[in-house]
Amino acid sequence: MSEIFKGIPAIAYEGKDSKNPLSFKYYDPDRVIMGKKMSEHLPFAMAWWHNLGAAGTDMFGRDTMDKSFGASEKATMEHARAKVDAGFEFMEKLGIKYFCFHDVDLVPEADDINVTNERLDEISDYILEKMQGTDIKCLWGTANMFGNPRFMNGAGSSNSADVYCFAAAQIKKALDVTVKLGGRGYVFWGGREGYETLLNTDVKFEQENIARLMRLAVDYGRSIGFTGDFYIEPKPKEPMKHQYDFDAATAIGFLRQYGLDKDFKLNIEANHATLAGHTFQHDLRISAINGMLGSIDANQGDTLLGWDTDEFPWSVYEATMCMYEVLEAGGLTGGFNFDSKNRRPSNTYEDMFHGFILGMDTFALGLIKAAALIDDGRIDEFIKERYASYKTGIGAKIRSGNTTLEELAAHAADLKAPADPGSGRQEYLESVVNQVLFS
Ligand code: XLS
Ligand code: NI
Ligand code: NI
Repeated sequence: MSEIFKGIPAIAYEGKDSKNPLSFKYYDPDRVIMGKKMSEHLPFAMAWWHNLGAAGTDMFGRDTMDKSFGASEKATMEHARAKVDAGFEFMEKLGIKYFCFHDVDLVPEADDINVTNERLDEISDYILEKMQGTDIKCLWGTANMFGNPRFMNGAGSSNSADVYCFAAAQIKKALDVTVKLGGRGYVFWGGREGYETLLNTDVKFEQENIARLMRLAVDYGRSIGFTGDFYIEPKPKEPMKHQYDFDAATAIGFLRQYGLDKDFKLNIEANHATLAGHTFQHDLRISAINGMLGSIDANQGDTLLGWDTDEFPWSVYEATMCMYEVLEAGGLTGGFNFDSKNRRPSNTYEDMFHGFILGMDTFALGLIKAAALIDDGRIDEFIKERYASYKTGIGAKIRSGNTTLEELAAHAADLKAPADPGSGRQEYLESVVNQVLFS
């Protein structure tokens, strides 16, 4: 098999002074940070759909990029195999150890699902073959239950029981393939699980059906030996106006309501959190404090645009605050999947590498700076001190649950004067972040 990305060498760490565009400036896989190698802190993954599939088509124009990878016709099994070849060459050149896929990213979908499934068997055999002799693994798999027109009213939330069965069939097969490839996780992103208008929608009915489908998926997955985590990937809107997995807090409530919280964690995508009106860090924190921070879709949105732009992350501030959450949470069981794509005019093979070099270096810098923030200690110390009034006296009684409303009221009555909670010192803390980032 001939080289696809000709002229692009294996990307090496050259350090922050290097001007070589095809090198890492910060991602040094063997560098040890807080007792662990960078490569262990940052299990990066390639998203099959964006990197090997998306070719620049948008609402107003067609492809700008050539993602045929030498195949004579697109949407054929020849093309599917060429994508596998390209994907493995790409991952090996960048030192990326994981990939993520939807069923229909791997093969063209046929009208007859049995044919699609045969194609999935064939391509997953080929992927397994390519995995041999490499240390590349599958991070997670999923079923695309939003592209096919049958899912226009949803998948688990569809009004049609037949469509529901198609969703089940796709999940079953995607789980088979995920297990076959040794995947660490399985994702539910509810692309069409939501509604446009309540005039035609029974929300309770739809949510119960989605939960049942997830339960069936868990039962099936466990029965075929899948021991990894299932994930919900929250997103507030797009393509639907209202999506049921709005944000981390909503998804956690749903999982608990339907008894799915033991098998599921969350896959938090930066650009979805910001679409929900949160920071990326907020949704990470909410997941972490609930023991549900599983995996991350690493990308970045554009605050001037109200949709999922899936840009390669370049904000070191965002990446630092993300890695701060990840370090404080003790790491991820999943990884960092670049659910990111090149901008439409960045249309060469070389740009695909620049996208990943940017993303990997941004997260490496974020890791370095987050570790420095923790090491500096001023933020953690400030937060601890801020709640010091709960350490002794009436505060300690509140924390231990050993008090009554009457006792608290009596305490306030004794104080008489207004209580002073103390300054929040936001500007001081922001300047600490700047100092640590830029020193
Ligand atoms: C879309 C989602 C999707 C999921 C996988 O916005 O991010 O790409 O990650 O279905
Ligand atoms: Ni997304
Ligand atoms: Ni995503």
